[in-house]
Amino acid sequence: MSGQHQAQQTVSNPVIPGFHPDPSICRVGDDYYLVCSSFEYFPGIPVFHSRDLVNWTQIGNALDRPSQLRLPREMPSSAGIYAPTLRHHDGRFWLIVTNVGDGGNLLFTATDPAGPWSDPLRLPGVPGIDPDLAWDEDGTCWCTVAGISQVRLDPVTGETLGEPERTWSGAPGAQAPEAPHLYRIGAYWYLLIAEGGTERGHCVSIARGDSPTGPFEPCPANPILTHRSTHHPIQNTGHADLVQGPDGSWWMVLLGVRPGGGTPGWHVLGRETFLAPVSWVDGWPVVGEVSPELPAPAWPLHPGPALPARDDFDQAELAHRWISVRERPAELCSTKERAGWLTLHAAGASPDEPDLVFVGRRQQHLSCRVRALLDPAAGRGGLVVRLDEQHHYEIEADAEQVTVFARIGPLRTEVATRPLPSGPVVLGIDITQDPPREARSGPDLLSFGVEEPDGTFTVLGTLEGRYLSTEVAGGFTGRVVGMYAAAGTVHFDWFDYESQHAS
Ligand code: 6LW
Repeated sequence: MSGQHQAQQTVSNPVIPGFHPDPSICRVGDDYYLVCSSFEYFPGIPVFHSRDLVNWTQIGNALDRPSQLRLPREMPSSAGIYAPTLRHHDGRFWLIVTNVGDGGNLLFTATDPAGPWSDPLRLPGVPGIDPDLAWDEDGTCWCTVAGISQVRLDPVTGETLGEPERTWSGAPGAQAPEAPHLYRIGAYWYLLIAEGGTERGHCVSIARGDSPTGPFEPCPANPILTHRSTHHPIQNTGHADLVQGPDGSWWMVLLGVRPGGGTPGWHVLGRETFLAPVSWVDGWPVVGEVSPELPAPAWPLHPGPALPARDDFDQAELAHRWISVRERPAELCSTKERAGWLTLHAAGASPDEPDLVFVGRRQQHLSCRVRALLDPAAGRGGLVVRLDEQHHYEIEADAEQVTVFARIGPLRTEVATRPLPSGPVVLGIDITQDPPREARSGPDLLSFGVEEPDGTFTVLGTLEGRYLSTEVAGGFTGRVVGMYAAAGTVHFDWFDYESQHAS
């Protein structure tokens, strides 16, 4: 993501752009691993690897089999997989997470974080969301959850020992104490939490005690991180995890958003993963600036392989970045049925439906260009920019015509249509930033069109982006852009996604 920079240069933040919230990180020797929430998408929980905390490469998805992740059609969007914690202990990786609406808290293990991960161990005695795992010196495992409360856990059997006890709940009266992580650092046990809710009031606070069960003394400087009431371009900062850099320095990964446009500001890429330096003063962490341009760390950077703009669908398995809504049944979605093409067979009849057959990727850049070559001879399908079933724009083709639709809340409208010459067609979406012209404008424009045989892009309709923002749609995700089938069978030869700016 970030370019190669000389010492004293900067690297760009977010370090993992796009809908990648609730980061949890762990270090094993020279390697760092990071996971995020994935909600209604399958496969779930993207797993990233880095050697430098700045450049991250996705190495898998922890939950990539139906036996690990059930997302039934009655489960609403923005339910599903919330806030994992990733830890390495006793030679194994441990991943604890909540499937909201199906199974509650679940524990998975792996020897290789790229997978395979185990089937889930159910944790009926662990209440609530945002579970954390920490082991004390005598090997006792403590599970801490939003609220904030804590229960002793046998991570092998999944049994809890005793009842959950309230530990420390942040500032009196502050909403949503959540995202706890418990660490032994030096002489103290530290309890790091988020509070204030995951919107503009979001904060990170910390307390410390002599034992993993407390009592906990709040940091006098709490919250140790917040961007509330500021003009900072990165807002909603919270839900953090701590880690040491290769040189022993301390760092925080956290979620934040980049609102744009007029007032109240709309963010469209979801909650993204940012990095911030941490120093220690009097035994308390002090968080440095969560800057869009972070001073480059003192160690060598290791940029990963750049993702190619085009996926030709020439591999038997889809690349890690491709996600589907709720399920991806092999009989409905395959690169094997027509070699070199992605074939989708429709189930749900439009992106309004929870069983839409869809393969997409997170929109990771504020400005980007998407193209795909599809063959609609035996069906109807297209390209969609999706927030959820009630908020999406799409361009759709069948054997005769191409149509642009917009769905905003309860309203669905046809924006434009035109006849289509027979044969495969290149559909496209250009997403460009729209500098605020007035209080109610921005943050971006989405143009939907057809690429002519001579390469010209003919725009059928341009729509304002704020209706596909979290501030309008609600929920916890961000935009995902991809391919779908809504009737019959639709084949996609390739899909291009390119950033149009460094952002
Ligand atoms: C998650 C909570 C949060 O469970 O948002 O920002 C919730 N923090 O910790 C959903 O991601």
